[in-house]
Amino acid sequence: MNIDMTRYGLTARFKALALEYKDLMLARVISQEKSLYRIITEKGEFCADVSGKFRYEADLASDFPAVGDFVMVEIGEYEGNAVIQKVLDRKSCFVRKAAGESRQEQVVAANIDTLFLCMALNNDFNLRRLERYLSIAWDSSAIPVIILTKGDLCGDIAEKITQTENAALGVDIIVTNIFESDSHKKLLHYVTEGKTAAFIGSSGVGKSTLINKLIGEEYLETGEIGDDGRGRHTTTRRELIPLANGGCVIDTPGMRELGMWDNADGIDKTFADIEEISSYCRFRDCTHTNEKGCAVLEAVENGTLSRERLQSYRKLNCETEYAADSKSYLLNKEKKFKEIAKYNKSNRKR
Ligand SMILES: Nc1nc2c(ncn2[C@@H]2O[C@H](COP(=O)(O)OP(=O)(O)OP(=O)(O)O)[C@@H](O)[C@H]2O)c(=O)[nH]1
Ligand SMILES: [Mg+2]
Ligand SMILES: [Zn+2]
Repeated sequence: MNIDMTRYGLTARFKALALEYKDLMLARVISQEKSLYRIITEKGEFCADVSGKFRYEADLASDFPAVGDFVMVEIGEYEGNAVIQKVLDRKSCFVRKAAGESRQEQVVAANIDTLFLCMALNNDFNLRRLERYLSIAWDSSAIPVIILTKGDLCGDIAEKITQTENAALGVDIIVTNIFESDSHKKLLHYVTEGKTAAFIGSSGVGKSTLINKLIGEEYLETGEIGDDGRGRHTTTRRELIPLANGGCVIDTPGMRELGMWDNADGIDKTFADIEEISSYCRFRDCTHTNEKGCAVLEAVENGTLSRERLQSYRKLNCETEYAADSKSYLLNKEKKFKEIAKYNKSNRKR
């Protein structure tokens, strides 16, 4: 079998990086469910796991392969199995705080060009959540595009678009509706040959439905909506799928929570309007809470800036500061443990 890896988004950048590993084969991670990976190589698809050495040397959850990663593998003795030895340097990645105690960041999708941030135009519509997604998206190095799904369920689309535009300055917005035969085609513009796009958003907004439309068949399972109007977490694994036009899409399970890490840059971009107004504050370190000569508070007073927007800006900033603290704490703690373990091990050998 000879698979054309360019159909799976292989570019010159990763071909060049792979040259360094002469004995290993280049692959892309196409699905992940817990620690079980599927990868695609020139020789076809394989199940894969990371090597023992890889596991030992990995410091963080984000060091492990994720869907979309280009990896270097060894094809195992057993047919159909491969061992991942190395993750090639990522071009971009969308991360979120992992569920559970560790609060480590988890890579949702790697090496993506476009991030489709999906939000339904029914009761899923929530601008504050969108702002959170956006601030992480800006840190991912991928370009965010907002998809407002289920246009058929909304009576005031124009108003919703205006609200979205105000919360997401300069970001493209697309409205879709599965009952219109062509509305999904607007997405193809962002997933051209060699490009990869990931679909992110709450459960039930219609991510898998849109991808099925792009593929042209009912490939992915899609879910019925519960009585409460919410989705049911139909998709359980992340999966990369090549499209006929030469691009790739990644489906992801609906997200329950989205953590914030120390991505102050992303916040600046999401709230570029507030950052700009604040350049007129009298004090450089103005916190926009009660200072004299604060241009941000003045903007709220005279109505050019909404109070809610300032509130979500404050809230995000707060969480980010907290996250930055706990992250460096965890990193240090983990590093210490690793050092002790390595030290003990080398002592044992002697
Ligand atoms: N009315 C309406 N329903 C839609 C539209 N798009 C998708 N749906 C329905 O929404 C339900 C959920 O769609 P899915 O594609 O499974 O949603 P998902 O985002 O993949 O959900 P998870 O896999 O749980 O994250 C299905 O019953 C779809 O038929 C739309 O444009 N309008
Ligand atoms: Mg789905
Ligand atoms: Zn101020």
